[in-house]
Amino acid sequence: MAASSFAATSVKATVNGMVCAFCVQGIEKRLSKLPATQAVHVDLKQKVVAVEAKGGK
Ligand SMILES: [Cu+2]
Repeated sequence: MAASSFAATSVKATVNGMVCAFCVQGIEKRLSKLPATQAVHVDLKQKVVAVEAKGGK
C-alpha cells in the first residue's frame, strides 16, 4: 500500500541553474517549507527535483 500511493503525488521538475550542493540545499529548504510538501528528492547530476506532495491536495 505504501509504495502504490507514492508515485501519484510526486512532481518532477528540471532545474537548469542547479549546479552544486548549495543549490540543492537551497531548493530542498524552500520546497520542504511548503505545507503541501511531504518530501523532496534532488538529483544533482540529472538536475531533476522530485517533490512528493501530501495526500489530499
Ligand atoms: Cu550552486
